Amino acid sequence: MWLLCALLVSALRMQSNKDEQTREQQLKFFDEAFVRVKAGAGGRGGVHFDRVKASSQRGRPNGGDGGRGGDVLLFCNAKLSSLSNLRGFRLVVADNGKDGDRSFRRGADAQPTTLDVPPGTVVRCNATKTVLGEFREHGERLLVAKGGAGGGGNGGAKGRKTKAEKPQPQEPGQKRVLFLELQVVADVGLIGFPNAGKSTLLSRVTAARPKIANYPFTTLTPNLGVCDISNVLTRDRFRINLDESLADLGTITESAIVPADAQDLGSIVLADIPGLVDGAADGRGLGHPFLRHIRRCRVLLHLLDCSEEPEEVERRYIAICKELLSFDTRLADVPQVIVLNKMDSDVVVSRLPDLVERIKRLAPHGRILPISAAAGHGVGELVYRSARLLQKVRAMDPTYDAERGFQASANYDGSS
Ligand SMILES: Nc1nc2c(ncn2[C@@H]2O[C@H](COP(=O)(O)OP(=O)(O)OP(=O)(O)O)[C@@H](O)[C@H]2O)c(=O)[nH]1
Ligand SMILES: [Mg+2]
Repeated sequence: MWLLCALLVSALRMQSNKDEQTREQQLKFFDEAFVRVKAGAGGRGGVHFDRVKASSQRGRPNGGDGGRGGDVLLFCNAKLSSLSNLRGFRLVVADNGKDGDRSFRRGADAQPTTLDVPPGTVVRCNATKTVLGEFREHGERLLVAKGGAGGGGNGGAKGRKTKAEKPQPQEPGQKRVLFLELQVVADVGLIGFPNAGKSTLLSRVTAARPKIANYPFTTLTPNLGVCDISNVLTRDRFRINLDESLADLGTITESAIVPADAQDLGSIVLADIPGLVDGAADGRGLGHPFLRHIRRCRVLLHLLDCSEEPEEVERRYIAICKELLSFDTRLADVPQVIVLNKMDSDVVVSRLPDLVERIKRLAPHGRILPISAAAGHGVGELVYRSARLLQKVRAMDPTYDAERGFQASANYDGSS
């Protein structure tokens, strides 16, 4: 009996250790990878001679050139969402070119070898840390290691030489170690403490179905969703009033009219990132690796869980702003909309005046919106306002994309 109990306990312990390990692995999130790439070497130049009948002498040299070694390319595949397929230290080797043959026959060029990566991957040369390219859209390709040229055959230029040419050596293929880093490509980022309702909001306004649960760090990796503004506005027409008079603050009204420009706003890409906590910029919680994902967002929706006491909501708002600032000062400059979530119970609504006053004191821009992500109240207005803000930000900074540097080539044709 004792033995049975001991075995059971140790089995349970092993299971919980295993769970912890898998969680740890998940937490690492496959958004970084090292890949060793080696392009193919060129084929050797052929050493051959014409046959001369009834003679022991060699005829004219006729060895053909070697073929080109295969390139290594990266291909942007929209079906991938992480770099998990590159787990470990992957080695990608392209084929060598074929050797030159007799009768001036050139060896065949090797086909390029391609490795798929998701959109948002930034490719760096690990040795120099220089950015080689950045993938945005499906179909983009980037040459990361060039195949070597084939060696020259002893035939030289076809038919012109009677004396044997010294065969020229083939070139080796280019070798390098790449450092790949995935950065989410989204217009609008959802930030906030764990449990603020970020995933709930994403699933309300997009077709994405992230895991939602009432415990912190439900979301372990970023989720993306595409939000069609006029669709959401047509469906979620209830807004939560936030009038200056505060008289009807928190009451829910239906606005039947969809703004005329809603159609023109098209759609926006939203990113739901794992919850941030105090000290995220220094690596606490899950925040640090994900903060860099929001670097590219042009608008941030800062979600606050208003079912907490107003003092706590205020404290969390300040904490997140501090984390953004200490991670990257530019992040603190990204325009935010402050979203007061969980406005669907009388207790929470009754705190709204106090909350609005507190937040307005801290955020002079005044972009504050009460919503209930779960019930869908206020979310139509939220996505509409966010899209308008995004439009403004884009118009103010048309050079934004150019500044981000080199982009992967959409039309690699193997000739470079
Ligand atoms: N009452 C109420 N509950 C909500 C609302 N939005 C989210 N919740 C609940 O809050 C809990 C956390 O929601 P999530 O969407 O998982 O929160 P999150 O911010 O993604 O959390 P992490 O992934 O842990 O960072 C869930 O139980 C949700 O059902 C809301 O508007 N009203
Ligand atoms: Mg979540």
